[in-house]
Amino acid sequence: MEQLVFATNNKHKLEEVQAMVKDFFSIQSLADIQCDVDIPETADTFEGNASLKSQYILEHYNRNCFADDSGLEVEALNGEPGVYSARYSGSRDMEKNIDLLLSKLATETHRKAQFRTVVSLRLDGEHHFFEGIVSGTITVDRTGAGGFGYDPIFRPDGYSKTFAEMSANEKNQISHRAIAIQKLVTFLKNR
Ligand code: ITT
Repeated sequence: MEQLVFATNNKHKLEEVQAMVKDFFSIQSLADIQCDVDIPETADTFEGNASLKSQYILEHYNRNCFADDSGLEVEALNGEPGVYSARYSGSRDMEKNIDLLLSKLATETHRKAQFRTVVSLRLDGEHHFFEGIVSGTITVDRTGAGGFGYDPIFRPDGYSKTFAEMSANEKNQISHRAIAIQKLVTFLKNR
């Protein structure tokens, strides 16, 4: 089975992706390769940051690898928090990040948003990107205890539950990350 390093420090992402790809290839985490660096994400696009993370692993460990840069894009906020999703309020505290987002939308009735993931794959000297998008609505209050990040306030189109009310399996069938990772799997299978 093909082995790829997944360059993430986010254990939720790691668990989600591990569940998605377990039949197709095996993942090594940053911990597995003894990398405890918080790789700098200084770009202002998902593509740029995903690329920086995979590039770091290629340069320092010379391994085939991929990285995921992702976030929530809210239409009424011109795409915010976007690449700043992890630190929207200035810290990684998700209570504060969600509070800030909900307060900015307090009087807003147009609540359309999307989650977007860009995966950057470095494989045998080649570089490929895979994108996944899921559209939905920002709820007025938090609901559900599953998932991570902004899941308690994101209801995907066509569903009556937020991502945080879904089982891991259910979210992993339809999420932005699932769509991008499915493209990655298809690419690896057809190579
Ligand atoms: P790595 O860079 O180490 O992978 P990170 O958490 O910093 O981990 P990002 O820079 O890609 O990851 O930031 C993405 C943020 O967007 C993440 O911290 C969440 O707040 C949010 N996010 C991404 N995917 C999400 C999902 O599936 N559900 C809820 N929130 C998500």
